[in-house]
Amino acid sequence: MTKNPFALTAPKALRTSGKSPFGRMARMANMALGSKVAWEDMDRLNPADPLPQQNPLRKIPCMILDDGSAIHDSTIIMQYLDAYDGRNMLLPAPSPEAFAMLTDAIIAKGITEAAFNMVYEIRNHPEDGQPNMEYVDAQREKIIGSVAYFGKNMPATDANLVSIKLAASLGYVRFRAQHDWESQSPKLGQWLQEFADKNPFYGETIPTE
Ligand SMILES: N[C@@H](CCC(=O)N[C@@H](CS)C(=O)NCC(=O)O)C(=O)O
Repeated sequence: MTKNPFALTAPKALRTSGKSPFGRMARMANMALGSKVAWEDMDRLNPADPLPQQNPLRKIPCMILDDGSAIHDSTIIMQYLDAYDGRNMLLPAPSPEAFAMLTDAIIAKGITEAAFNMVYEIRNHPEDGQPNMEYVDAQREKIIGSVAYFGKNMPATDANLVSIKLAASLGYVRFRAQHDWESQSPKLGQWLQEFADKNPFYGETIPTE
């Protein structure tokens, strides 16, 4: 049952792609809260797509509300879904604990951002095959540092803002293989396995390619 204690406009559609790791964070949050919002696997290559009007940054995920307005990015979508649900399942009410969790959630999301930056730096130099390796290595250091951080500050394996973002990020780095984080922190590998066992939506949202 949705409580909607803040009289928020109902979410209508979660626009994302089955391949997007940031979209996966929002999808997993939606599923953790009972899958109330339909998601659409949008075609990023369609020039008529209204995404630029919905998010001037042209990024997904982007959640459309019943009144046509849009909410993004993934972190704000997750908070919106949790506030609309009304049970504080993903994040407690504003409190020291909530701000610590928001900070951890941004570190967890940053793992995907660093991994993304590595992928794009390598992809964006097709002509000379000369990515800036200093930049690539600096991105990898961010992943290594964040894996070390979560190895010491492991979140619960229940679904919340931090655990969902961390699981999506570790899954993405495993998928793209920028860093062998499981060798760096076998404990975190165990953590991801437990998260996946407890939360079937992890397995249900694994990108297919
Ligand atoms: N900070 C954003 C990042 C979203 C993002 O970068 N999404 C990618 C797809 S996974 C995207 O839309 N990229 C297109 C672009 O940057 O133009 C979030 O957390 O939602």
